[in-house]
Amino acid sequence: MSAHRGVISLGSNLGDRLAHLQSAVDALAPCGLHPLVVSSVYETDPVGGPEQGAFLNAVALIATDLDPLEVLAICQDIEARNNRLREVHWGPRTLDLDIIAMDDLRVDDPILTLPHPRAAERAFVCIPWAEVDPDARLPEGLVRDLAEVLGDGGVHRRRDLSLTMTPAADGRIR
Ligand code: A4P
Ligand code: MG
Repeated sequence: MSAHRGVISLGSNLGDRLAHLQSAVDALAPCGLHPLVVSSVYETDPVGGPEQGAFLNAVALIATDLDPLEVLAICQDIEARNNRLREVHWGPRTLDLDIIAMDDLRVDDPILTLPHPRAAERAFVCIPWAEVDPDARLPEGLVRDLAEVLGDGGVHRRRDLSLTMTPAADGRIR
């Protein structure tokens, strides 16, 4: 049984968006971030940044023995492998993996802030997260309540799209 539980948000608004998200989900387990559940895929209006195309967003709950900085390094490595370039702050990207929370940790460091400082104000995070963990909490409150207050304007579930998880060979959750 892995020591830690984490919440990862996945986003893409460049290229084959679904393929980038699926490639991230596929990369998690071999890196030691074992996906427990992955949300539906949501089409979301871009928040902040320059004028840019709509995102596909999803949230994955993971189990891991790695520490938060190791998880961050892995997320950035998976982004790089999906040709993520950092040109414009909040600009379009092939793949963005943010750590939204790990256990109940609170970390106040620009390299890694936990929970993610903007999670509570983002419907594209709270709606998929509440879908897969109705009891999840942020310091600001229950994530499903935050999702309710934020409303689903600009966040539409894509019932025609989905992400698949490859179960562990022995079928166990690690
Ligand atoms: N960093 C600090 N804390 C964390 C954390 N919890 N998870 C640092 C991940 N990274 C964290 O991130 C910049 C730096 O944040 C990293 O070097 C890391 O050390 P980045 O991924 O290089 O750049 P970014 O994603 O452009 O910046 P940022 O501030 O993370 O942006 P956000 O807040 O993630 O916003 N609209 C829609 N609809 N859907 C989206 O997915 N995403 C963004 C990006 C804006 N608008 C969006 C979406
Ligand atoms: Mg990011």
